[in-house]
Amino acid sequence: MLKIWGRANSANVKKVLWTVEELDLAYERIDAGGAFGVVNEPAYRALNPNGLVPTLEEDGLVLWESNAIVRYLSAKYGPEKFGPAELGARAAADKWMDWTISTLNPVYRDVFWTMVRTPPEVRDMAKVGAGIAATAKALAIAEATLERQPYLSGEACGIGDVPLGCIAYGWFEMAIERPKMPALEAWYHRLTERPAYRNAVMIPLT
Ligand SMILES: N[C@@H](CCC(=O)N[C@@H](CS)C(=O)NCC(=O)O)C(=O)O
Repeated sequence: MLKIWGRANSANVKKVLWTVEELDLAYERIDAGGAFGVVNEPAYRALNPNGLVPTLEEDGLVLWESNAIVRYLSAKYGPEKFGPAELGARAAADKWMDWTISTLNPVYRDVFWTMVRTPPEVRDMAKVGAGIAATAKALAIAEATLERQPYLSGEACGIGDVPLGCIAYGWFEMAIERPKMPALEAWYHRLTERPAYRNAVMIPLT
């Protein structure tokens, strides 16, 4: 059975949990990271020398980097079910996975950490404002694509939607002022109707 190491409130762990839920796979999840510790124990470091979550174990395969895990699970267990399967379409979807971690997450992170993980009395609201502006500027790129297609992965939800989908929950649920992006909002609404997304991603923000 798949073994997934990582606390359920981590956006990177959510990517993996959402994917296994979409693929209807049996799995065991072990809390690790944050208040759970574990990640600095030698046995965990032997699996993941970064000391980060998630880590996947399956039949002797040990894998870290959440996007790599999502790609692996999709390719092995259901490119037709949660893909896309066709290589060109898959690459077009896949690029959103890298885009999310390289372009969006570095500017979104300040907003999330300040609004969710910093006590109100010590929040740097100037940093939040700058983070929201930079996040909105990046999200406008996704908005333009979602005006033309229902999902970042194309006609069906798939791996390309996963990283941004995990961030979108925080973006739309935090008490912040967001510029209007109707296509992005409609896409987010479509995600919230998916049981797998609800189970894995839509848990209290902590
Ligand atoms: N690029 C890595 C980043 C992993 C990462 O930064 N994980 C965070 C949680 S989102 C972490 O492990 N933080 C330390 C901790 O939780 O103890 C991935 O995508 O898997």
